Parts: sequence; structure tokens; C-alpha cells
Amino acid sequence: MASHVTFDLHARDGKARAGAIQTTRGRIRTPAFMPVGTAATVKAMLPESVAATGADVLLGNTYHLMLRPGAERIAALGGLHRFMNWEKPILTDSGGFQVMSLAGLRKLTERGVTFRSHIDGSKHDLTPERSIEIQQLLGADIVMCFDECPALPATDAAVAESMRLSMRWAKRSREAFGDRPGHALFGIQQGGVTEELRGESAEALREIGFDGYAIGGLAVGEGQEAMFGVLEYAPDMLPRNKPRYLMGVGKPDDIVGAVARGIDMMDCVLPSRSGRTGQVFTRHGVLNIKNARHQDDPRPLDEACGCPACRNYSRAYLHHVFRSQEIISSMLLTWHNLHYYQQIMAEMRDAITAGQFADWQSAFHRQREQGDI
Ligand code: PRF
Ligand code: ZN
Repeated sequence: MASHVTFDLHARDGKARAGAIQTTRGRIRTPAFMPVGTAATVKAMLPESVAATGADVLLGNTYHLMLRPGAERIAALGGLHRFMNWEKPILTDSGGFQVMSLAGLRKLTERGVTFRSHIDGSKHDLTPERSIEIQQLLGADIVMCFDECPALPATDAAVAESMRLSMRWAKRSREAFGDRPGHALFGIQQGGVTEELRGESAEALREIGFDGYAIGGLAVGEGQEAMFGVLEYAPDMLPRNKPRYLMGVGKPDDIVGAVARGIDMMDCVLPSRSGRTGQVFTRHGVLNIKNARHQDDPRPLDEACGCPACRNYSRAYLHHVFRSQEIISSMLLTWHNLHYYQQIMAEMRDAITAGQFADWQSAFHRQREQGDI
């Protein structure tokens, strides 16, 4: 299979891995964190600002973009990269997960899923074939298989049935994708928190063959301990020479724990969404800028952070603009949070390369335990 998307591993330290995915639109340094640009924007950020935080790749969403403004419209306007003014790689999620969490009146069949739009109630159809077509119209560099993700807890029988449907859809996704040099297709492992089902899913995906492998179906209510439990074995079931992507994760300590267990890529709305709700992630833990204790505080959010919010503004100012619902509040806090996430990723890549990941991880946890922020 011709593919100009390649993955090179540079270093391993324990189970943690550092490397790079090379695409025609540039290099994705791994472990990578992908900011979420659901509606063709990382909310409150200019694309050049997102790039300045250190992001190499964005995540876009089939579900949102098919509903508004429509995949054919974006294609006619030159594709998603041009439409949103982001030249670097884009990975698009396939829509199944968003249909299940956002859409109304869903009906699931072997063929796919019909649902009503959460925006205007209009009726739509998604199948593996249509999801792949939409992602192609958008011009995604990395395309995800169409899958189904059951909410946990669920019975083993329900998880097994859903996983097997997702594996049949993975086969159809692969066939619909065909051979597209310069574009990659990732499979998505399902199977809940059951080792045997995760194994069966991995085997089905390996047999079909993908350019990368995602771990889906986690961070859906099972808790960190159960998620880490699955990550003790699930990454080892996937090919070592391909990127492993943990979907929809997570908080900073989830991300560090996932990298320690062999994950190469992640995405989450948390840093950007929290930026708009006043939740700030720092080396010392989480703070809420809404809190009155910040109103006279001349210090930055984090004196060691190099982002514009920390270099140029006090906590008192950020508290004030948040309370006043000024737009700059979302801009500055989102920038800080994304910068912090990318800072962690860069430090982890360096630590893995230097063979000092365990030390880095202890220091990460120690700083957070010192609390008092
Ligand atoms: N499948 C897809 N997207 C996802 C997930 C999944 O299981 C998750 C689960 N955390 C987040 N996003 N296609
Ligand atoms: Zn900052």
C-alpha cells in the first residue's frame, strides 16, 4: 500500500515512546497532543496562535462539519485546511462517537446510524462509506474509521456486540478509503474494559491493516484507575511500528499516565473548553480564576510559563476579565492551557529521548502534590 505518511520511533524509555509521524503537511512529533477544532476553529484562538503553542496537528469533527457548513461546501472552498487557515496536518474523527453523545433520536443498524441534528433537528445518515467520503472531502491527513463507542458501564455481551459491529465497520472503512497516498487511515480498537474483547478487536484490526491504531471506548465514565488498567495491556496488542492514539483523553495526569503506558497521540477538549470556563491547568495543579482569592493577586498564573497570559497579565486582571465576561478572558486562558499541555508533551518527548522519563514523571507528580497555587 503506497503511503507517504510514515512513523519513525526515535527512542523508547520503559513503555514510553518518542518519535514522529511524517505527513505531506509536516511532521507530528510524538507523543503528540491534538487540540480540538470541532467547528473548523479552536475556539477563541487564531490558527497561528495554536501553532505558537507548539501544536503540530489539529483534530476536526466529521459530525459537526457535515451538519454545518457541510462537507461538500468545504470541499468546494478548497478543503478544511484552506477554509480554516491551518496548513499543518489535520486528523478528523469519524462521527460515530459524536452521534452517540450529541445527536437526538438515533437509530443504529448494521448499515450505519440515522440521527437528528442537535442543531436544527434535521434527519441525517452516517455509514462507514459516507464518513470516509466526508473526511476525504474535508481533506483530512489522518482519517479515522467509523465506529461505535458504548457508554460504560455496559454488560460484556453488549460491549462485545458493539465491538464486533465496529470491526465490521472498520473493514468497510478500509475498503471505502482505498489507496490514497499522502493520507493515512487509522483503525479504532473497542472492547470496553475487558482484556479478551480488546484482544479480539486488536486482532481484527491487525488483520485488516491500518496506518495507525486508536484505542477508543475509554474515558467514557470508567474512571482513571480502570482506564489505566486497560492501558496496561491494550497498547501491547497493537503493532509496535505504528502510532497508537488514545481518543478523547484527558486531564494532564491522564496524559502522562497514558504516555507512560505506550500511547503516542491524544486529543481532548479539556484545555480549550476549560479556558472558557475559567479552569486553569498549571504545573502545580488546577486553579479556578473565578475564585475571589485572585482579585488582588499581582502574580501571573504560573511564573515559569512563557505564554502571553502569563508573561503580560496578572491573576487579578484575568480574574477581572473573566468576571466581566470579556472575550479576551477566553483567549488568554485557552492560550495558557494549550501552551501548558504542549509544554508537558515537549518535556515528555525530551525526557524519553534522554532516557529520563521516570524521573520526569516523579517530578511532575511532586510539583502537583506541593499544591498551594
Ligand atoms: N471513538 C471515536 N471517537 C472517540 C472515541 C471513540 O471511542 C472516544 C472515546 N473516549 C473519544 N472520541 N471515533
Ligand atoms: Zn501561561
